[in-house]
Amino acid sequence: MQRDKLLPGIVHLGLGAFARAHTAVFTEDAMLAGGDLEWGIVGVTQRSDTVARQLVPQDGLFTVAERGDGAAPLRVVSSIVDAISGRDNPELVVERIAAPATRIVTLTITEKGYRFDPQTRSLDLADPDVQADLAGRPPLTAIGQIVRGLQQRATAGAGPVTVLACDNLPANGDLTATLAMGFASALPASESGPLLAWMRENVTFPSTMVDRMVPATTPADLDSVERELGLRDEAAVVAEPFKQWVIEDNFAAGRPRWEDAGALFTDDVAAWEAAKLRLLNASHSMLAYLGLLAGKETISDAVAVNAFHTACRRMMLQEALPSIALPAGLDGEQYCDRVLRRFANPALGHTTAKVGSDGSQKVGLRLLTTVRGTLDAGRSPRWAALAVAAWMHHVAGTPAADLDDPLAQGLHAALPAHRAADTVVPALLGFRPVVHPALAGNNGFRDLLLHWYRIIETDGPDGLGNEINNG
Ligand code: CS2
Repeated sequence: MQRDKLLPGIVHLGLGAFARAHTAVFTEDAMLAGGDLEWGIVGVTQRSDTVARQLVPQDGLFTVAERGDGAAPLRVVSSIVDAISGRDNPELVVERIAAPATRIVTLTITEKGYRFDPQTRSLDLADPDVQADLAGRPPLTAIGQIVRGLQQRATAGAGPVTVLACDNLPANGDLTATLAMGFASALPASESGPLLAWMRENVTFPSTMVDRMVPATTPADLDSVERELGLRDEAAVVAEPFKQWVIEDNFAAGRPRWEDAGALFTDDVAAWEAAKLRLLNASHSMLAYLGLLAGKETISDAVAVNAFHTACRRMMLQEALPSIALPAGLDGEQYCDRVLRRFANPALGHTTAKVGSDGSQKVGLRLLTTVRGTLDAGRSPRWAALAVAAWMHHVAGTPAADLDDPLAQGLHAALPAHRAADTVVPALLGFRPVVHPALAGNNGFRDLLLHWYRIIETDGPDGLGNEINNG
């Protein structure tokens, strides 16, 4: 690619390993295929400046190292034209979003980055950072940055723009639209009225489904890339060979030809997202919590435990699949088998701790959806309940300071001093940010949780394995 001809067209919020191994690769491939060089990416880090500090001295270049069967050779990706620490330069972030050249704002900020109430899917106006952004400081939340950027676009007549959410959330486009509108509505009336009208005319929020397993890069990964590449790349990322992107084709100001890079454009993103969340992500979380309680460091070690593999497969086939409508062309059983093979990739080193992090943000969307669907169909959500019980055990067994979860303090405040099945299960069922009251009051579900929690508590991982194998 003629890098000196590359123009910035995309601002990306959340420049973590995932964005580099997914969005940046698709975008580079699309530009390589079509020769359209208007989609260079200005990447913005959210909470930490590390990635910006790594990328800037390398002119935004970084290596993607695929790991596992079918891995391609090392590849240097050049679609990122600038990297900004959002924490340190919030005004610059707003300016870049407002720049007339910017036509798409993409986001990979993880579930917690959206700052929303999962029960109402509305912006959490009680969040101190949201409040501070609303009060007019240079914005630090992603939604604040987007809306302040849009506000500046509206004032300057910088033209329409697309906001493209790429996180594992159902209807992520609609959600982002709701949150952005929620932020704009909470501004003083003199600002919110014209801004909302402008947004309705000029901004679209398509939904997407993204998929690629990208663990956090370790020092050992950097060393091995250095041996292969002959150069030290501080911003290298490792990823599985598989990658997928399904996108709703509703763009306000053009887009790269991502289809030339293998992306699928469809009106049925919701079905793809439900399949991915309830099959892949749900069993990923299940393996993380089962693995953590059995002392397994990686997802591939966890799925190698026969009983855990069985539990995942049964949850997917017996509970998740029957409770969703698959998108046309997707074979459910093949999808599940492929997911389990991807988890087994021993070269990836995806840790159970990482996948198990932020459980309060994930359990509801990945597992409780299937619990509800299975109960509604008059069946017993035995396997999804096992995953939820393993999460509860992880929360209760990890000191608040060590629990990697934005709601760690609140979860621990809800827990009783004496931690046993009979006390932990009702306490966490009553934790409203995760469990809807209607589900919390379901006796069948509570009994399943108590059953699994007691087995974990008294019989340990081996006893749990026997119980799973016995059906
Ligand atoms: C994982 C996901 O960390 C997690 O919660 O389940 O990041 C998963 O690796 C990706 O969604 C795969 O596409």
